[in-house]
Amino acid sequence: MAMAAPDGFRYLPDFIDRTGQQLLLEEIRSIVAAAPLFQPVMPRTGKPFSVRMSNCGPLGWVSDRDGYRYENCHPETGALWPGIPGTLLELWKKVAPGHPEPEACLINYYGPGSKMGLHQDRDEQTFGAPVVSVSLGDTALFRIGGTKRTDPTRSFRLASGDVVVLGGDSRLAYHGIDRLVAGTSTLLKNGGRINLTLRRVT
Ligand code: MD6
Ligand code: FE
Repeated sequence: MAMAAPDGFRYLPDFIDRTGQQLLLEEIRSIVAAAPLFQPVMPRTGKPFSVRMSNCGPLGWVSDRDGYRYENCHPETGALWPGIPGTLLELWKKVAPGHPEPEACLINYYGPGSKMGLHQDRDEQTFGAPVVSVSLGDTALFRIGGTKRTDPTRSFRLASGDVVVLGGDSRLAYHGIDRLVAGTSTLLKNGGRINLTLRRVT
């Protein structure tokens, strides 16, 4: 029998239509032109992530040998992160009503072989607000469990335009991306996937 999803977990398939996805993609392209994708490395070991990252918003999530943290500047250019597009602030208002607006939007780019190990989003100073995620491009196999790494998990296919909300009891649930399913979207000309996660940090 499938496990119950933790309370506060919401999977909203097809939440953003194709036109909305194309608009968002244009906005992400201009953000990444100002704040180029960089390759983060794991704390201590320096092992590179298989995804490349950038951010928009007053704070951006970074990882290097010194650890995971939020910074107000890009690690390579030293510039402040670009602002969060209005379309994403509107999305946040729809799916996280009543919560103060997000301060960070992490942009993850997945190439064909990229994945993301099981992790919790817990580098924020507060867990009262949900984390809201938007998927663009190729479908990804997303796995989510409970608040213990060894809790049973269930999997979802996150397609382009899907939105996931981790709030309430699911805010600190372990989750990750097992792999992409190549050739499932025409949104990105060269394939791959972009995932955006909006967070309240302070
Ligand atoms: C991804 N998502 O979809 C990875 N985190 O590429 C996440 O790590 C994530 O989907 C927090 C909340 C929702 C998420
Ligand atoms: Fe996450």
